[in-house]
Amino acid sequence: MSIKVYYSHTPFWRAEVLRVSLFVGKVEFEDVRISRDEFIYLIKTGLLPNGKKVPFNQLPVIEVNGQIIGQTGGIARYCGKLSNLYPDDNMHAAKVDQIIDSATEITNLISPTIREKDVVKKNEARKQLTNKLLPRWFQYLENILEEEKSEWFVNNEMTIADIAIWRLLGWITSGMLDGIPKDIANNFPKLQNVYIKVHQHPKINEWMLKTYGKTI
Ligand SMILES: N[C@@H](CCC(=O)N[C@@H](CS)C(=O)NCC(=O)O)C(=O)O
Repeated sequence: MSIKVYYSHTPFWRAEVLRVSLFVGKVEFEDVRISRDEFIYLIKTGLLPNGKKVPFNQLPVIEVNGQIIGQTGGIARYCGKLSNLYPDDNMHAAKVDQIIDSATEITNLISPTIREKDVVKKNEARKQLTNKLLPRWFQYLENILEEEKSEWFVNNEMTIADIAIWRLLGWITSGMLDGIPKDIANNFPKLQNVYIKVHQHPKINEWMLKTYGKTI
């Protein structure tokens, strides 16, 4: 089977949940990094550099034996199934899905503030995220971990849900989002623990060093 994952050269969660789960599951894939110009071209035309059409003029996409699939959640489940990081049990699977969908919702709260050009509006939106919206979502996730009585989101084992949240939290607490403090998740110990556990996973450590030359 030939698998290619297409995304920009960043460790953003949408792509990393795909790349990292395949790597952890020892599933061979080609990690295709799209340049800025290629990405702009794709948004305008829906075409990858190899001329193939993507379904929604967005990234990430995965190409499997020549067929291209979009939408992070769907691709993440596909990669999770190949990698044994997505449960067979329907209820456990739904529990993973709710976390992946939450990662998407949180991203959708932040993304408009990245695109906002008006500085005053941008600062106001970032304040709202810092003081209200992000803590609210972190608390929801913390509550789920509390109810699971586990260090992982689902069934006491690492799944694509933990990998997605690890990279999402890494982004939000990186300091690269002006106005959002690096310690914003400090009051959520179980969530922090998921971050640490994924970050310290030996295969994930290997991935970071191999791909980025450091553990980021
Ligand atoms: N619903 C899509 C959203 C993907 C998305 O927004 N990707 C961004 C990059 S992180 C993108 O391609 N943006 C370009 C655009 O939407 O025009 C998913 O879940 O994969």
